[in-house]
Amino acid sequence: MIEIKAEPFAFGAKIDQIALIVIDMQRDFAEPGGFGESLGNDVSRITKIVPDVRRLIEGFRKAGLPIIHTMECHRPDLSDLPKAKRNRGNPLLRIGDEGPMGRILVAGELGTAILPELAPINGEIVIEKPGKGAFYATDLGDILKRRGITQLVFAGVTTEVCVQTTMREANDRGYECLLAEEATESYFPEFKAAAIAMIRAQGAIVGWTAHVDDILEAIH
Ligand code: C5J
Repeated sequence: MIEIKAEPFAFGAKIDQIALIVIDMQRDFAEPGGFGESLGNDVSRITKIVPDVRRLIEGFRKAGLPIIHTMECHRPDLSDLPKAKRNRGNPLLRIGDEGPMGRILVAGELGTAILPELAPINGEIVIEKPGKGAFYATDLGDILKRRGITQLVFAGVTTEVCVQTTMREANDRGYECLLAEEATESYFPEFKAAAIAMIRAQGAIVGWTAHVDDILEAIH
C-alpha cells in the first residue's frame, strides 16, 4: 500500500488495483461550437486543465497503470437519447443536431472526440456512455471487475456533473475514489469548489481529493 497525501486523510493506494478514469475530455465540452457552449457556458475554463490532465495520464502511462477514458455520446439514430435529455435547457443546438463540429454528442463525430492532446493510445479503455454516470448502460463495471480494479483516480469534466455522478456510482459499487483537484473543472468555479467539499466531507463520504503532484509522486 502506498500513501497518497489527500483530503480528508491519506489515501491508501493499492498499486495493483488502481486505475485512472478520465471523464469526457471531449471537444464538445471544451471548444466553441460544441455542446457545452450551446448551453451558454464559457468553455475556455475547460481547456485550462488540459496540461494537468495530460501530466496525470502520462504519469499513469509511465507507471504502467490502467487508464480509462469516457465519452458522453449517443448512437447516430439517437435510440439511447431520452427525449427529456435532448430537450433539457432548450439549448441553441440540441444533442443530435448538426453543429460546426458535426452532430452534437453523437458517436463518431468530430466534436464528440477526445481532445487530441489527451487522446487514448493503444491498450487504453474507451467507454462511450449515454448518461452522466459512466456505469449507466455501459460495460464499465464488468471491465473493472475482470481487471481486479478496486480504486479509481478521477480526472475530467465537469466536476459536479459527470465526474461527481460517476464517483457516486463507483462509491456505491464499493470502489475507493480519489479526485485529482487540478485535473477537473466546471463551467462554474463555485460548483467545482462545492463538489470537492461535498465529496470529501463526513470522512470521505463519496471519496478523497488530492493534488496532481501528490498523486504523481506516489505512483512514479
Ligand atoms: C455535462 C459532463 N455537463 N461531462 N456533461 O453535460 O459533465
